[in-house]
Amino acid sequence: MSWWLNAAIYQIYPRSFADGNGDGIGDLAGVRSRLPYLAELGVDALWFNPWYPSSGADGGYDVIDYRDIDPVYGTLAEAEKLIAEARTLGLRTIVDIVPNHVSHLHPWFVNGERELFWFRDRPNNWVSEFGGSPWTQLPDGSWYLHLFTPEQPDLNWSHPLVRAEHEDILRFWFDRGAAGVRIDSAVLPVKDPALPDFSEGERHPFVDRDELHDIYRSWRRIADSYEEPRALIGELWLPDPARFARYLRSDELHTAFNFDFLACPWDASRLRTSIETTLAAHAPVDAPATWVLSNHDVTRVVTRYGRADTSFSFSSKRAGTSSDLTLGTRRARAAALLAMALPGAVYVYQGEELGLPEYEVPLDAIRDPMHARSGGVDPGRDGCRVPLPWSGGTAPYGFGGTPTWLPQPADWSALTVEAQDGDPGSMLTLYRSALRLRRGLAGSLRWLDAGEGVLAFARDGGFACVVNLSPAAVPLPEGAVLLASSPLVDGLLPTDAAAWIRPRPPVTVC
Ligand code: TEU
Ligand code: CA
Repeated sequence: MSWWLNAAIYQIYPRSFADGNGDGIGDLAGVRSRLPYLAELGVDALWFNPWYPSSGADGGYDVIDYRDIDPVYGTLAEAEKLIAEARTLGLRTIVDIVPNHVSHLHPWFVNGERELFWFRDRPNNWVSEFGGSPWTQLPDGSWYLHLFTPEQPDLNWSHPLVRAEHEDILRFWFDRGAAGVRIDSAVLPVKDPALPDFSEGERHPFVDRDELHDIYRSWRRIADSYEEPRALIGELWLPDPARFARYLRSDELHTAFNFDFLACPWDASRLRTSIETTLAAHAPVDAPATWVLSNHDVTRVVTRYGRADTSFSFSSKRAGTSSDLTLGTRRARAAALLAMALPGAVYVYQGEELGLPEYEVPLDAIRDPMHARSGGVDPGRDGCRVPLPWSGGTAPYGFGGTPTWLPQPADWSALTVEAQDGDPGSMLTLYRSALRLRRGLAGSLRWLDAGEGVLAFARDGGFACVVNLSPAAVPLPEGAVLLASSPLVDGLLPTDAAAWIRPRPPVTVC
């Protein structure tokens, strides 16, 4: 069976994972020293956010050279070593490719190869993904397109060189042992070459263009040419499940992130609808469903679930919106058991397994360009990108040198790996146990009748998951409790908790 179908994939944000050389910035030496931690956690693969030389304008998503490693992280030889070492521990490596744009310091842009980008005499009415106009004027009066920051000029995918170059980059990393690639902003790279003004109701000039499919088919041929076929994982921000599913084909992408849980409020019927819609979208397309509770772009899950409005929205990160972290943590534990019990693959963003909350990074320390681009209104995404706490009672919590590239909060001593290791009630212990147990899960999902506000489903081989979102404690089907996100009270599953059980006798499926 293909490994990615049921994989647990751990996302590493290299800048903030572990610092091996003491300069306050995460690096490959840091990751290598923590590989045993990742193997013990029980994940199957590591996805690295971009680790290539970069202008540093957007957390590495402004790549200068795909065939090297940013010197701040290490060397190419070290990356190859890391990939091999991880593999011996059973961990596959996924690299990140950003086809929509490159850095303004990429040789193509520096050398003025304008036909590889989008240059025009005047801007159109498009809006940048980070707000404002996506056009910047050069001293000679011409304008170039960048859907993100000015340091990220958009590539012209109508040009054969752009296609050939990316195919070569894929081979470069697949040849070095990468088991797959995460395709950044995968619905954006192709533009209508006329660059017409955007107008409501008309075909979108740069989102989800039909021409993308041919590009991903050529990538699939490359991925399939390896003895162990490499996996193509799309970052497809497409709310319409039918449009989303068009990319998941046996000759196109293997799988894509399902971001539905990020937008879904903590509500049983909404979650059930989200799960059903996701499974229905994947059923005909021979692709595993995926489940995502957090990543480097969104509010940390314990903070999100501790708010009155539990759904995440890009339009406002709502810094300062109060969050009850005790409640948020309870729910995040239950949500983790839910996500890990569902059929398909699950993503774990570094620090999620520690229950880290969003940190309100002091304004003068924020590095995310989203903050400046929004005129300082949006706090940006740094609050979920803070260096991980490994040990000790004060910053940098065993991360490495100081000062760390983003400051860490003063009150994280109870959240370190060291503090949580071996504690039966910790988030880390819950993740370790769940990741181990989920390896035994098989089969599709069958809903069980569990009453108002309760999600319950069975999978093959005598396994059921019950999540209680109702205001009262509820009884569990008879059987052995394998794992619970909060202690049972008088044998009942409390509010905002989940349990995995081995039902006895086998549950009746409704
Ligand atoms: O993000 C793509 C993307 O469009 C969103 O996740 C983005 O953060 C949001 O739309 C902002 O409104 C990817 C990366 O995950 C993100 O970190 C990069 O900044 C972005 O691409 C540009 O490469
Ligand atoms: Ca370092």
